[in-house]
Amino acid sequence: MMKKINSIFVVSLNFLLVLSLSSAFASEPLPWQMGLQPPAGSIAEMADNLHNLLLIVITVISIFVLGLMVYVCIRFREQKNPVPSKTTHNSILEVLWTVIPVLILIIIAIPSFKLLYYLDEQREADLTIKVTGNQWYWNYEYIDEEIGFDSYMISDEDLKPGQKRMLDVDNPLVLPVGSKVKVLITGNDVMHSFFIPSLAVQEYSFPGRINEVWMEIPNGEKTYYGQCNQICGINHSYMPVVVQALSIEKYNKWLVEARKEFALLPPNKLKGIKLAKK
Ligand SMILES: [Cu+2]
Repeated sequence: MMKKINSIFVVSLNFLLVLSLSSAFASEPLPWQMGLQPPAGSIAEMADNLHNLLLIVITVISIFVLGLMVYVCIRFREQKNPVPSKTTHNSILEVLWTVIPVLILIIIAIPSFKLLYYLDEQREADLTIKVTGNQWYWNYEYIDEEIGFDSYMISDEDLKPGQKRMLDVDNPLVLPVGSKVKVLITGNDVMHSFFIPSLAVQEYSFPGRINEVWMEIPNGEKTYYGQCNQICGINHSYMPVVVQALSIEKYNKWLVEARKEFALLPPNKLKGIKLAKK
């Protein structure tokens, strides 16, 4: 018996260790995960705090309303209260049940608007990335670098050990740690949505329109996993988003290779336009 308990203990300890190790280097959905993914960066931290505040408010309200209903059901049941009261108005009560909800909404509105404006501000960005949603893969363009590439999910049969099923891609979006990134998002065919839960970034990708968001890549080399979260056709679940955060040195090294591999235009066509002759 003791042996059995011991082995269960060791297995669960190993499981916890694996969980904590994998969460140290990656932000991803995990089996039996409760709540949100650990927030990364200031936007995600604000969103997480707002979520926690709302959770408290909604729990208190639900318990209060449930308690009130149970009380009414017991206290005013037919046996106990055969002759019901004919009261129709109570000014104090009516003022209270109007004013208190308004106050609660104001309390919620303050951090909510703060977060909205924080997300909406135009910020000095360190780099600009154009993201295009396609059926069913993402395309990333580094506008200042004139490089761009497609990012496809690795299918089950091509997975190498350590790669995550349904999450890892052939070419992740590589970004430097500690940077602010302006992201321009558009679509090529149908609606998609660029969603990275741990960075609290979600933006729709529409064909013929460019949406803009910014995201903050916190310090520490880490991989952030996300998914398209707008149903976009039969392979909707096969277009994950992977952001790989590298140190500045490693990022610059990667850029050198990427400029060779992913150049959008041959060097002689990089700059300038010619106007058509009339
Ligand atoms: Cu999609």
